[in-house]
Amino acid sequence: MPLEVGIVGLPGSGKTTLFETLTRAPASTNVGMAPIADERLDRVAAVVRAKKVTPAAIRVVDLQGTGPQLLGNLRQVDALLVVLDGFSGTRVPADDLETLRLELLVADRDHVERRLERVRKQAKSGDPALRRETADLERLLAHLEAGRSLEEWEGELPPELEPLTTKPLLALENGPRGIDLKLEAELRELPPEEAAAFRDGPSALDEVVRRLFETLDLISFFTASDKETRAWTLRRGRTAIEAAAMIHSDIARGFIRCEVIRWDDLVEAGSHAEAARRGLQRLEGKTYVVQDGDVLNVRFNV
Ligand SMILES: Nc1nc2c(ncn2[C@@H]2O[C@H](COP(=O)(O)OP(=O)(O)OP(=O)(O)O)[C@@H](O)[C@H]2O)c(=O)[nH]1
Ligand SMILES: [Mg+2]
Repeated sequence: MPLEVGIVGLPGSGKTTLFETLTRAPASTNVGMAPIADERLDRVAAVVRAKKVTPAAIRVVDLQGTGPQLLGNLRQVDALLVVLDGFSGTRVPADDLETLRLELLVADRDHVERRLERVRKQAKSGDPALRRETADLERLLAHLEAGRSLEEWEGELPPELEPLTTKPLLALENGPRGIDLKLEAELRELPPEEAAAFRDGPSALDEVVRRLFETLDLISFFTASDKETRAWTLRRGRTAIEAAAMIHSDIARGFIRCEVIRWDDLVEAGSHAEAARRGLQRLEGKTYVVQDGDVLNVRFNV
């Protein structure tokens, strides 16, 4: 499963503009893939003369508004991207962020309330586990009704709860003091070099992706063959077998071992063979912790 982020914001704050700019998908759809720019990928692809180059991508969901029911569609996402209107001059972005936090809290409260109603009915059977859950949910509800988020909840949360208020949240101010989404939307039509010439520095959207990586503690690894060279994202600290599972479940199942070269060692050596000759390629097992920039070649049999 690719990483997934949900865009939230007050009406007219620029959510769909961000969605279209990130995904290049038409606004008529509200789910799209945002490719992650990574100059290392192109350099690795050049070494192995890849016919196809596939960047890593994040799944992005755009919402048409807020409110508990709509926000409920985001219970499965890994992070929330909050867009704040800093361009119209009619809003105070910090206040809008507070409003949105409150909306997320209300959505969680409704969610817990509905769950409590259901579990309370089932608990009438006398099942001790259900009675315990009823008591837990009652305490959670009281906590939320006191205006406190689930992040401030000390105890454990029921694993199926999928709260919104515990998700990593990245706030973006849309406007001259943050990122200018309207400008980014226009520049995305241009070739990258021309677009860069219009901006002072790198794309503000690359910056968004960089902050997402930081917030979610992600790394990138690569697979490199002449057929396809591809970048993948993984949570920091995950192992070679987990990386293999991202590529294909068969590859994880038949995992024997894994050849690892750092991307810049491969580029400098000019080929896998030369990198191996120089002793820059290592053989690792299932429990190897994948590092940012690793090029992996998993040996497997099925
Ligand atoms: N000047 C300016 N206008 C912007 C900017 N970002 C968005 N807009 C305009 O603001 C309007 C709303 O933008 P959308 O991206 O549709 O906002 P939204 O959050 O998706 O709106 P809803 O889905 O209706 O809640 C559009 O007319 C955009 O062109 C910006 O950075 N500067
Ligand atoms: Mg919209």
